[in-house]
Amino acid sequence: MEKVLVINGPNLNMLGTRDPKVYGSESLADVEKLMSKAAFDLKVEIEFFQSNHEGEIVDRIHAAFKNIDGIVINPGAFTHYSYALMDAMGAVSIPFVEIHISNIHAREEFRHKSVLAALAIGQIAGLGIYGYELALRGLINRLRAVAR
Ligand code: CA2
Repeated sequence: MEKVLVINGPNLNMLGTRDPKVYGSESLADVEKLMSKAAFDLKVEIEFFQSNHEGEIVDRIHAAFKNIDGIVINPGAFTHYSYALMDAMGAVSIPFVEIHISNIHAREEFRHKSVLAALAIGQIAGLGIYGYELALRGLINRLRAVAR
C-alpha cells in the first residue's frame, strides 16, 4: 500500500472562514475528509500536515525521505518564492503534485509563478478543493504506472 503525505502551507488552516469567492466555503477538515475517502477508494495510506512555518514544512519533507511514496502539496504563498521548499522537494526526490484551490494564473502577477512546479509531476489550479482529490488520483496513477 502506497503512503501519501498531504502538505498544506501557510494560512490554509483558515480555509472556510473568509474569501469564499476565491477559496470556496469548505474548511481544511473538509479537504481532509474528501481526501480520506479517495484514499480509501484507492487503497492508499494518507497522512496530513499543515504548517504556517517554512522550516517546519522543510523538516516534514525531509522526514518523508524513504518513508513516503508520494506527496500532494499546496504550498500556499510559499509556492511563489520559497527556494527552501523547492530545494527540499529536490533533495528528497519524492514524486509530487502541486495543487491550488484558486486559479493562480488568473490572479495577481506574483501568483503566476511557482518555483516548485518544474519539479512536480503536474500542477492543478482553479478547481476548488476537488483539485486535491484529482491530485491524489493523478499521483497514484503515476506511481502505479511506474511500478508496473
Ligand atoms: O489557491 C491556492 O490554493 C493558494 O495556494 C492559496 C494561498 C495563496 O497564497 C496562493 O497564491 C494560492 C493562500 C491560502 C490562504 O487561504 C485562506 C483561505 C481563507 C481565508 C484566509 C486565507
